[in-house]
Amino acid sequence: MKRDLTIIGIIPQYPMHSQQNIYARIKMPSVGLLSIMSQITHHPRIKEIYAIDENNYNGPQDSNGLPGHFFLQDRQPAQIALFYGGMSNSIPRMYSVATQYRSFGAVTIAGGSHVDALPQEALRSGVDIVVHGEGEETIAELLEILISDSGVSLNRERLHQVQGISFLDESGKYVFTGKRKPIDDLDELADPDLTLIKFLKKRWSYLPINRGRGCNWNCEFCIVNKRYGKYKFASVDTTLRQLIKYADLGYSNFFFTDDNFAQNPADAIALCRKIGDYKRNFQKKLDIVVQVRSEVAENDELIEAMRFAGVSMLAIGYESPINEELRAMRKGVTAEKLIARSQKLSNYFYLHGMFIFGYPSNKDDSKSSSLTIKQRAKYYKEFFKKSGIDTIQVLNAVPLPGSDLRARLEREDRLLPLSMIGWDKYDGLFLCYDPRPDGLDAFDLQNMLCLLMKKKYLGGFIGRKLNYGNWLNWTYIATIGFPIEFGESYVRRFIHNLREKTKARKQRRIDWTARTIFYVPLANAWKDIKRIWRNLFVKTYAGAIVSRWLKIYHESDYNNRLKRIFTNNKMTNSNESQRDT
Ligand code: B12
Ligand code: SF4
Repeated sequence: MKRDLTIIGIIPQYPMHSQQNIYARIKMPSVGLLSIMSQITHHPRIKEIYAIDENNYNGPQDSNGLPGHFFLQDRQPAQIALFYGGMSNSIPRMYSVATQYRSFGAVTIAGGSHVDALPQEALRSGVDIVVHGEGEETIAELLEILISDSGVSLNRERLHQVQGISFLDESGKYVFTGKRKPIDDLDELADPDLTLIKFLKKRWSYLPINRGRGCNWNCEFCIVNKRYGKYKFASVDTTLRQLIKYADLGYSNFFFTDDNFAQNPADAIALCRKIGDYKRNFQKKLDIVVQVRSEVAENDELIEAMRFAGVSMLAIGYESPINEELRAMRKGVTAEKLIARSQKLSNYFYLHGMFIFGYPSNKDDSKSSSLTIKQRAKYYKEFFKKSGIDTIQVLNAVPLPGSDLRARLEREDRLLPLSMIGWDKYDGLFLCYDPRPDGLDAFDLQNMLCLLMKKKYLGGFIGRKLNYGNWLNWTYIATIGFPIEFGESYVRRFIHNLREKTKARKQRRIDWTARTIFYVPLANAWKDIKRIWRNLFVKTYAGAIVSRWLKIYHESDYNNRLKRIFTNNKMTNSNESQRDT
């Protein structure tokens, strides 16, 4: 059989404002698209299969400085173009590139949470086929139908045979072939091959490892449980094999994309121990970031295993310090528990806290929050102080397509019209719904969010002017601050251990040696210093990002649009695309 076909996979670029998002600075590809592509690399007709990540791209460009697909197509014409449609904010770019590939004559296929929830919108915007849910098995079946001796064609009649897709039939009628059974065994899949990505501009800052999918919780604003159901995961061996492959490529920073790495604590412990053994046996220096819920604080064995594996940072969705809001979100935790757990975890890990500000209350909940914006902000500031979190990200509630939150706000006619506030604004930094039914003003809410981030990373007004780039802090910790902080930390820890020793003696425990009293506080004081340096570095770096973002934000048309919506009360929410499926 002749190998004559080319397939390209495209991770679309984030809009300019989202490129100043703290997360956009993490150079990491979407593992979902790569997983899809890795299942078909050995297809007998495929001559070349490659991907580009438009957010980390150094190939030919068009006259606007954007990735030049015309040139790519000229170099190596692709007959099939695959698109990652999982991020709403990059959806406008995805549609524009998909339309371009369709004009080149390629068949365009997209998957991911946005197009999954709004397939008809995608099919009207340059996409030929939308793949719902997990796509690894579907893509293989699709190729069987699309590829024939004469090349690649849409073959709409036979598309009905593939479950879990949407397309328009010959008469332009929308067809959904029905829900597909979730993938049973993740170990059966070929490992995602990250080397499929070409024209890389920078080395990845983190390599993504997707061990598990789904979540056993069901928070109102989140789509993970809706899309994947309960948590399922690949075996320890499969996961370790992937990690070793990436480590052999020369990478040592890993990000587990599981929404809750420790959903199954026993298995997470088993994995961490194996990673830790690998690390020690092969003398690897690994740095691992995982997303978890605060419950991990209750499991000392898990904490120990994660430390053994090299987990340095936990990204935790705290969401809110206000119990009424946590209840409206269905988060299943209280603010008091969050603080206690967080304080404990901060002894072992760097903590990155993700928050939602001003969560829209549920009309049906009689105990919903009636706090003003200022009162809410006070709760947040106090929480940040008490909880020992190192870095924070405070976002608006985003009515993500496919989430229960979106459905509720839509029912309550609170979604801002897409023609005014488009998908590109769905990155958490812009308000996309009407907060007035909660007694909150849209401008005050949006401004408070900017203020909270500004305060955290840039300081107050005087601080911003006098301490530009935190130069005062840097000078302090590089000079007199170092011995002062180190000494203070050592003495504090030494006294603490001395007290513990006295208690232990009274209880006739003998686990307190001279080493524990003198050396351990020394090592921990050094860790405290490293933490101060690390957090100052992050603060300076994030401060620069926040400043750039604020500049783009103030120069944008967003505020004018909000004004037009709220002063003219343009809440005409027979919103364009919502009732899609
Ligand atoms: C890892 C992750 C990140 C990483 C990396 C992002 C990336 N490029 O992968 C980082 C930390 C950078 C990140 C950032 C953000 N993220 Co994020 N992230 C995730 C997370 C937790 C995992 C993604 C993943 O790897 N999943 C595992 C893979 C296997 O699943 P998948 O991607 O869905 O792919 C499968 C299917 O969708 C399908 N499929 C996907 N693409 C294609 C293509 C084709 C052709 C086919 C056939 C099938 C197919 O098949 C795949 C395999 O089965 C998801 C939640 C989730 N569980 O999906 C959120 C998620 C994608 N993120 C989300 C958001 C909102 C963000 C942020 C905007 C948050 C913020 N405000 O800061 C930022 C965006 C940054 C920016 N600059 O704007 C939302 C997106 C929802 C939406 N509609 O927009 C999600 C869904 C979480 C949520 N809140 O519900 N994120
Ligand atoms: S927010 Fe986190 S805990 Fe809640 S459903 Fe989503 S992934 Fe699960």
